Amino acid sequence: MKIIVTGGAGFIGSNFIYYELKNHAEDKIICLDKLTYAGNLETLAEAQTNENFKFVRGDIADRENVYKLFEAEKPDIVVNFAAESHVDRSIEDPELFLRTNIIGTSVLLDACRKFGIKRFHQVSTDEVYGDLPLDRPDLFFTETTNLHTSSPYSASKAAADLLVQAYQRTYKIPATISRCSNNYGRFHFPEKLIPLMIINALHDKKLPVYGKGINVRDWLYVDDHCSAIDLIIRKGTVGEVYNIGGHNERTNLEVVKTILKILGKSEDLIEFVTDRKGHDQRYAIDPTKISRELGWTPQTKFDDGIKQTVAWYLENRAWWEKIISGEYKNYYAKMYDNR
Ligand code: NAD
Ligand code: TDX
Repeated sequence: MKIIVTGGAGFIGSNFIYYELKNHAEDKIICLDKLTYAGNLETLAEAQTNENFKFVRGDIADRENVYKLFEAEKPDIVVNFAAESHVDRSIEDPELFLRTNIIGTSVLLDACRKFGIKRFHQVSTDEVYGDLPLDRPDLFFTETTNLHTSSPYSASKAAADLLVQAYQRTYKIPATISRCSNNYGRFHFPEKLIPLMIINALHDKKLPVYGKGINVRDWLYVDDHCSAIDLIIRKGTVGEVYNIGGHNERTNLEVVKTILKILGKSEDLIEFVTDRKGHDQRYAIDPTKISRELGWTPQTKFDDGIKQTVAWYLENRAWWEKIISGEYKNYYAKMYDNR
């Protein structure tokens, strides 16, 4: 099997590549990635030593190059991770999100239409369902929950999902979609909540918690997301959407306090800052369908996964120190100074 993994130099895509190389040694993986600020070839250094892996730099919205790649490689499966993925950046500059997340997905779908494909898998997000109220812990997102987006990021991801479904119906593209909750683990870009808090705490820098820190996210260890996608592309039913999540809800404040405790740092580092615009209150996935139909269950409990993640950031300082010493400094100053 030949699999094109787009966005494989980012957080989840790279973890997925390592998962596939380990669990399906017979398959060939081609990573197509533009290497935006979020993409990092160093993350794929170990994969580059595997003869079944190839890296191709390119933009999923660049039709000519995507077609060339499909023509040359004739992939069996495409797994589309490539995206602008940060909500805060989408609030600052929506347009790039529309180009990559919507146009990019449509170009990939057109390539599948033109050259044929056994499976196109779209990596979507629980954010397409909008949010749930904090005072209704009985409510969860299911695959039939209406799409109801809050940020330019989630709107662009929802648009992409609709395109995938339209291509599946109209052109019979054999597509599947997964909608996962918040991931955490190794190679997570420092702008996101968990790595940002680990890195700031290590520097005894203030930890900027938005609003009152009461927003709830449903955290899943990244390897569990990878195992779910692996099952879907091999055993999932064409045309279906699968929600992925491990019933692991935490307020942001709980997550930040857990990190401080693991690192032995004071809660005095916490600083409440101006809230995110349109901030989603609570995400919570009902994973019944993927558990029942594909037998998926998450393997890593949050208490273990978060300790492993903190340990990874401690052991891999070179990976993130390089990132935070570059352009990231300007990003951080723009988003957090005087917030
Ligand atoms: P990320 O930002 O860490 O990585 C994105 C990758 O895509 C980077 O390597 C980047 O270089 C690449 N990329 C961006 N634009 C591209 C383009 N035009 N052409 C080719 N490559 C491009 O993102 P992530 O957190 O790994 O998320 C991966 C996917 O999973 C996204 O589609 C996201 O919506 C989805 N998702 C993420 C989470 C999460 O918690 N991080 C949860 C659910 C779903
Ligand atoms: O500095 C911060 N302070 C803070 O309080 C940051 C960066 C975040 N937060 C809050 C906002 C959210 O409630 O923490 C929560 C998590 O924030 P992010 O890490 O930015 O993730 P989120 O907005 O929940 O989106 C993530 O999950 C769904 C991914 O980035 C998306 O790509 C995915 O689709």
